[in-house]
Amino acid sequence: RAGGVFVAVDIGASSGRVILGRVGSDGPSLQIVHRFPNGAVEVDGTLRWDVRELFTQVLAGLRLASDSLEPGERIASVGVDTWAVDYGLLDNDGVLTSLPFSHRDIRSGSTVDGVHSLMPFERLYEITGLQFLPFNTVYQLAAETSLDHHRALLVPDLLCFWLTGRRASEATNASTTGLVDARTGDWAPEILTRLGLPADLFPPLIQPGQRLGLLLPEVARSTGLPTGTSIVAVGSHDTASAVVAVPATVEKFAYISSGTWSLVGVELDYPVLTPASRSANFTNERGIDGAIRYLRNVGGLWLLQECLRSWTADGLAPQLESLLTEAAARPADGPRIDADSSTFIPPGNMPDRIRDAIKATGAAAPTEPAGVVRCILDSLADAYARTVRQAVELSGAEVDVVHIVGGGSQNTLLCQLTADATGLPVVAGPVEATALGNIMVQARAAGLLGDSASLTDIRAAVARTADTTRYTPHGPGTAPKTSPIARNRRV
Ligand code: ADP
Ligand code: LRH
Repeated sequence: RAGGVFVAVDIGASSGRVILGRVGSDGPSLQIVHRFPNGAVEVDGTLRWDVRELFTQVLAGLRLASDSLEPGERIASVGVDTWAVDYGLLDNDGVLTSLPFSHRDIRSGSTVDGVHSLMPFERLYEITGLQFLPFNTVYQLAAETSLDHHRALLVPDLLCFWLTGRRASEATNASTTGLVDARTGDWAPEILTRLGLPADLFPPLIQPGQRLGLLLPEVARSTGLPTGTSIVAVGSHDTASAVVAVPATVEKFAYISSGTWSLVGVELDYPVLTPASRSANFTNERGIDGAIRYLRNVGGLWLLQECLRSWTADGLAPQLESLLTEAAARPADGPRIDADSSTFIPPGNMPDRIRDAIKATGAAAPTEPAGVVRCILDSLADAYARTVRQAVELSGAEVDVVHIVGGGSQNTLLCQLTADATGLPVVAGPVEATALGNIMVQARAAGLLGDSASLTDIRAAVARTADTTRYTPHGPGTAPKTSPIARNRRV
């Protein structure tokens, strides 16, 4: 089969990249052509995403992608993914009214009681299967003063609108809003009506693999790409794309997409909407081909990023690599915190907040940065193990291996601690799983993988070229391989 060249625009909460993906018969290979930092910016005491600057970086990246082509190559299509949940509001003329809020802004949470008084969380969960996070889109929308004469677009859909002039809501990301029915995968009219939201606030859904449109002429001019270049919908929720590219070679696996957030779970072909699942706060987000990403958000490397930011501001010039080496040399029975606690969601003063959380457990708080780092990684590994165990117990899935993908897969200490805590082998990598998933969905849409290529086929292709490291557990750990619930029981 002939090969093809695709572009992934992949923007995480801490950094963005534009990547050329060449997909041949031996699997995909990536060339990172542009990297840029990302992070919420403070505007008048609120936390926002500077999406205009992000769009400028996307255009710069597309220009570099075009310049990086080998003779005879052409870009078949472009796909865009970013973090989930956050959205921009457009006025009647399609103009962005203000910079989108970050889900870490303090307004998140303030509207939860109001929303639940209109619709109890039990009913919301019954319909959407979405875990409770105080910043889910549904709660953020309730904080808007007026939605009259406004339309909303989730962040990747907004970038795609600016690239093509076409508005659509990509389905995997829409599933993180709290407004989509987990069974139908479509907008849930009952929720929109009961919360008084306009039925057409978001545009209709588009599925990953469908063609969204062509680059606008001015975008083509400024990037050097041909006007006929297509934008194809991918799993525009970064986690959905990451899960596509888990290089699993067996059926029974759990995944951890480890970046600013950690997303820990299993893939199912049915949603789990039981009261037990609701109490454990597991989510049923949509993946590619209607798969369910049954997972839970775990606080993630945000805790470490924020500590590094504080220590840098304090003039300590922390180096991640040496901190991790020092942390690895510390004893295994150090203090733990609840990495899932919502107290860690907002930015600022993280080392002190972690020390306070340690003291609240009755343990002595470390004074050295390396001690804090070790506490974060021990706590994350414990949370990963607990979450894998719960996913297995609640869904009936079985797990023989845990895959860690994303930036955190480079953290050898975290990977080994996760193997030890779960008692399961951990396969770490690829680092750029999200971009790979983005590219493979485009490659399949272009017919490169065969019309009937399944997620399993995509993963096998990724596994052929993926850079991975295997970690063996040093003990039995706590995650069972199988569940008391019979496999495949639809719960
Ligand atoms: P996001 O997509 O949310 O922006 P990434 O998947 O890029 O996040 O992961 C970012 C995280 O990866 C960082 O917070 C950092 O902890 C970790 N990371 C990046 N590079 C390394 C490295 N060389 N060694 C260990 N960890 C790393
Ligand atoms: C990870 C992620 C996660 C969401 C959060 C807002 O980047 O998309 O899946 O919960 O950001």
